Amino acid sequence: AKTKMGLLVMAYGTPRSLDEVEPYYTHIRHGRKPSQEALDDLIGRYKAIGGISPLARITEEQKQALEDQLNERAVDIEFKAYLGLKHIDPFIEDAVEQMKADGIEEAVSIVLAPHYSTFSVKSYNGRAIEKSEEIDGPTIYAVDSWYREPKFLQFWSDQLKEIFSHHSQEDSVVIFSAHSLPEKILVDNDPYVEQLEETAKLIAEAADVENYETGWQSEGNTADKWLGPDVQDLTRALYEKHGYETFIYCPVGFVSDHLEVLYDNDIECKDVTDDLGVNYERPEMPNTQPLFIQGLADAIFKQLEMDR
Ligand code: FEC
Repeated sequence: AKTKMGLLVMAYGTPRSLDEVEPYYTHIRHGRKPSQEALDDLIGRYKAIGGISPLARITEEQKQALEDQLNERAVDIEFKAYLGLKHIDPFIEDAVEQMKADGIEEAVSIVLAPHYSTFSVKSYNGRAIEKSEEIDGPTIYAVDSWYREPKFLQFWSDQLKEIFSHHSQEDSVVIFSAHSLPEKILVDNDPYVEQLEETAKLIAEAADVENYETGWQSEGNTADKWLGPDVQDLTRALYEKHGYETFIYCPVGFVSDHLEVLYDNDIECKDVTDDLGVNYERPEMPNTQPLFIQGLADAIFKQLEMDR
């Protein structure tokens, strides 16, 4: 018989309706209610991308595609997927409880974000493992970062090759980005910045990109100093210095269409390129593209080989 293995797929989470924006935002803010102004601003951004984020649907589809891919390839394991979200139900802790209730003794966990940081991946896996220890739940084998997966890198480099088949390299620049974080994370030797830079380098090499930069986006509305340069400022600075005609945004720190891409790139960055009179390009996000899902499955099989 095949061994039953929990597959804990963790992601950020998003409100499923405009009514859920307030509790969701309050959770992101560690239990502090946002001001009416901040709440209205966030609701306005959801409205601007069509009313609600497609993230909930896409995360669910990614979970299902990954479970299918793993079960197609596994010889002696049967994977059962559980969704655990950071800021809305089903929370990470709910998923761990459900695995225990289902009699799952071993699980592998993966976060739908490629880069490791104490602020992101560490807190997802930390919450899962802490909960499991508390309730004597399954042993969890955790994937910490998977940005080096060849198929993930190929997913992005294939798209850049396609774009450069009809844009000259000379007049174009690629901006690779991830979610900004407060600069204070840097003091603990956090690998987040280096991992984004390495991702950019690997993709740019694979696609023979001549001009590329890394930047940060979607920084929070807090008193902290956040990692920069912000992608919008970077766009203006690059235009002034080099006069590029085409700006290609690759938000490689994310894996889905969601607010931070559909608003922060497709509306805010595009406002800047429109203002400068230059071309805006943003390749498709990984979503459930087969190469991407296969890359995630590769990362999981490698982790199980190491840990079991
Ligand atoms: O609904 C959607 O479609 C968008 C979902 C969404 C994703 C996402 C990814 C990341 N965040 C990260 C860090 C922070 C930090 C703060 C912060 C704030 C917000 C707010 C919204 C939001 N984030 Fe998010 N993020 C998404 C949504 N994020 C909404 C609140 C309003 C705003 O600031 O715009 C600041 C918290 C604070 O106030 O103290 C820090 C990181 C990621 C990428 C990794 C991951 O996916 O986990 C890091 C998707």
